[in-house]
Amino acid sequence: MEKRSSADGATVLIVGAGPAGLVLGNLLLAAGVDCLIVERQSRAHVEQRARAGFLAAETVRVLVDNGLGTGLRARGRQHGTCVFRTERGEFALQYDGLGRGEAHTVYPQQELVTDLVAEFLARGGDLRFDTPVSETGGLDGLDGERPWLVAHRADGTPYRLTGRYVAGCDGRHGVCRRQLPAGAVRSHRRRHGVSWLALLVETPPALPAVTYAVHDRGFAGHMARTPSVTRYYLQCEPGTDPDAWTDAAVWDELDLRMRAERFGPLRRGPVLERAVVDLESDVLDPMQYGRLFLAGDAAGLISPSAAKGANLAVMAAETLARAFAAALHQGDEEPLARYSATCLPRIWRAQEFSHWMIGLLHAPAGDDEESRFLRALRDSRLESLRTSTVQQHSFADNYVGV
Ligand code: RFL
Repeated sequence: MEKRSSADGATVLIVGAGPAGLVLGNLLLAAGVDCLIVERQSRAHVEQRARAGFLAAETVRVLVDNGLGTGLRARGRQHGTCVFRTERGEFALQYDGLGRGEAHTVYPQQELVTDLVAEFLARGGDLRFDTPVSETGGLDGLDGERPWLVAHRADGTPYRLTGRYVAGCDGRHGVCRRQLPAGAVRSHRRRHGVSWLALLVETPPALPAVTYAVHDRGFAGHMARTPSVTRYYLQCEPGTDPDAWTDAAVWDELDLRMRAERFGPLRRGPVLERAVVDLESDVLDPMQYGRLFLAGDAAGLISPSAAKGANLAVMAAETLARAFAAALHQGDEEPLARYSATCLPRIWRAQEFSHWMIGLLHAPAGDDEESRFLRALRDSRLESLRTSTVQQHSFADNYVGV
C-alpha cells in the first residue's frame, strides 16, 4: 500500500505502539485512512516487552477479522479451564463449557505486538520508533481543526506533526491523558491496597491450567505463556523491592502458597523478570477531549486480576477506528462523539469483575475483626463459585468476555 502520511503529519496521529495504537493503526490503514504512529521506545524494546497473555474470544475475533490473527492462530493455544487451590483442596472450572462457551487464546503480548508492527509496516504504515512525544507542551490545538504534537527525533531534535485527530494510545504513564482539562474529565481511581510480584520464569508451565492459590500468606498464581516460559504472581507488601526476592525465595514461597507438598512440585527455573504491580483501577470519563481520543491504558487502568487490560485496549481501538472512518469517509461525526459512551459500559463491566476477582483471591491476614470478616467473605465467595452452577456460568461469562 502506498504511504500517505508525510514528514509533517497525517490525518490521524497515533501516540504509542502498544496493542491499542498498533491495532488502531492497522485498522485505519485497512479503511483507507492515513495515519502515523510515534513510539518512544525502540522496535526491539516493544517487541520484547512481556506483559499480557490471555486474549478473550472477542479480541481474537477483532484481530482475525481484520487480518491480524495469523500468528495467534498458528502459535496461540486455547485455554478453557482454571483451577482454584484453597486450604480445603482444589477445584477446577472448565469455563469454556459454561456461559457463552468461549475459551481464551494464550498468546504473549510481545508476540502480538511483533505481528502488529510487521503488518502495519507491510501495509505501508509510517511507524517512527525512538520518537517520544514531548512530556511538556507535546500536544496542542486540540480544540481546533488541526491539532499538533511535538515529537523528538532519535538525535533529540524536536519537530511538529499536524493532523486532524490525535489518538492517545501511550499507556498508563503517557502524555496524552494529561492533556484532558481537569474540569472536562472525571477520573475514577482506586488503589486496591494489594501488590503482586509479577514473575516471568524460564520453565514450562508446571500445571495444565491457570491456577489461583488462595493462602493466608497471600495470593499466588500460575499462568502459562509459552511452552518454555511461565508467568507466576506472588502477592507482596506494597512498596516491596522486587530485587529483594532471590530466585530461591521466590520458589520456596511459590511452593508454599501453591501447596506443592499436597498437589505436586512446581518446575523451578531462572526468574527472567520480576516487577511489582500495584493493583489499581482508574477510569477516565469521558475518554476524549476536542480532537484527542484516548484508548487502552491511556484511557484507564485495570488491575491484572482478571487479565482484561490488553483486551480492552484492542476493543477500544476497534471502536475508535470505526468512528474515525465514519467521520472521514461519510462525514458522520456521531460515532466519534459517542466514542466514550460506547466504550465505558464495557470498561466498567470489566472493572466490576476485576474488582470481584480481587475479593475472591485476597483478604487481609490480620487477626482483627475486619480481617477475619473479609477472610470469611472471601471463603464464602470461593465456596459459592465451587458449588453454584449459576455462579459458575456468570463467572465464565465475565472471565472470558470483554
Ligand atoms: P502499552 O502497551 O503500555 O503501550 C503504550 C505505548 O506508548 C508508548 N509511549 C509513548 N510513545 C511516544 N511518546 C510518548 N511520550 C510515549 N509514552 C508512552 C510506550 O512506550 C508504549 O509502547 O498500552 P496499550 O496499547 O494501551 O496496551 C495496554 C496493555 O499493554 C495492558 O493493558 C496489558 O499489558 C495489561 N496486562 C494484561 N492484559 C490482559 O488483557 N491480559 C493479561 O494477561 C495481562 N497481563 C498485564 C498483564 C499487565 C502487566 N503489567 C506489566 C502491568 C500482566 C502484567 C504483569
